[in-house]
Amino acid sequence: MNPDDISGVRQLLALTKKIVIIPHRNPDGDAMGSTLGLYHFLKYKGHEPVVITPNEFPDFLAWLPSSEKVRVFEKETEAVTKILKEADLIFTLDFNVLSRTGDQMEAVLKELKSPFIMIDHHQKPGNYAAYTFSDTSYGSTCEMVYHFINALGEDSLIDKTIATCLYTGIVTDSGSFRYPSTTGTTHRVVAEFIDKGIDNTAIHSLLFDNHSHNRILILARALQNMKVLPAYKTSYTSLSQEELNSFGHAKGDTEGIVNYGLGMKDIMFTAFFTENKDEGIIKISFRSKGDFDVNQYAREHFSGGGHINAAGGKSTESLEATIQKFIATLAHTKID
Ligand SMILES: [Mn+2]
Repeated sequence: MNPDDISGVRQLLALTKKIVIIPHRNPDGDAMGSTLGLYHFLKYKGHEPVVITPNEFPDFLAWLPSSEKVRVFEKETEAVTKILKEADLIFTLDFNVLSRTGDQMEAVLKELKSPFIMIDHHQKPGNYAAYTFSDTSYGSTCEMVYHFINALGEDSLIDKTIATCLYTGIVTDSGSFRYPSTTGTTHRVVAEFIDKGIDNTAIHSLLFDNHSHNRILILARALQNMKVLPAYKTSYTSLSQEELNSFGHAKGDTEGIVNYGLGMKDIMFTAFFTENKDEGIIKISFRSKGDFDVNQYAREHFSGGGHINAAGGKSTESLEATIQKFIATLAHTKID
C-alpha cells in the first residue's frame, strides 16, 4: 500500500466520525468478514461505523461478531439511505464498481458527497474512490484489511474479534488455503491470528459443517444434475427455481456447490447455473484449474467477472437457453 495514500487515509480518519462500510450484493465470507473486521477496528479507534449490506447476508455467516448490528439496504431502504447521506466517509470492500450493490443502492451511492475508500482484490477497479487499494494478487479482501490496518501502524488493535472476522474471509476466498493466491504471507497472517486466540477449528465448523438437511438435499440434486463434457474438459450443473423451491431453499444454500464440478480428474472448467425467478436471471458461477481465465470468460460471455480461477456471471435468458449458450461458447474457447 502506497505510503502517501496511507497518510492521506490517516488524515481523513482523523476528521471523520460517521463511517459506513459496504460489501457487495449477495455478500460472501470475504465480504462479511472484511466489513465486520474493519468495523471492529474503526470502533476501537473511536469512530461510529455502520456496516450496510445491499441485501441480506446468508445465515451461515450470522455468527460473525456484531453481524446482528448489520443494516440491510433492501430491508430498510429509507433509514439506511439516511445513514448513508449523513456519513463522513464510505468504505467499499470486496468489490470495485458501484453497480455491484444493485441498481437502487448504486443510485444512492452515486449522489453522495463524502469520500470513498476502496479495498478490493478484483480486476479492473472503477474510479469512484478518493483512495483505491486494489490488488489482484491478494487472495482475499480480508487479508488486505489486515495489511491496511498494519500500514496504518495499528496492528496492536487486531484482537481475537477482528482476527476471527478476517480469518473467515481468508478461509472462504482461498478455498481453505488451496487456491494459488495463497502465499507464505497468507499463512503468516493466519499464524498471527491463531496466536491471538482465534478458534480456527470452530470457525471451519461454523462455515462448512453447519448445513441444514435441505442444503444437503440441494447439493445432492446439483450433483445428480451434473453433466461432463470430456472433449472440453468441462463440467456443469444447474438448479431450477422449481428444484430449489421443492427443497425449501434458504439464502446461502447454493454456496460452494460449484466447486464439486472441479472435483473430477481432467476437468479444468466448471459452471453452476442457478435460476432466480425473483430477479429474473440465471446466476452463474465459474471455476477453473490452472491458466484458464474464468474472469475473462465471464466478462466476454455472461456480463460478469471475478478472478482467474473463480468468477460469476448472469443471463436473462431461460435456464435451458443459458446452458445452450454456454455449451456453444466451448467450441471456440481454449481450455487447458
Ligand atoms: Mn473476495
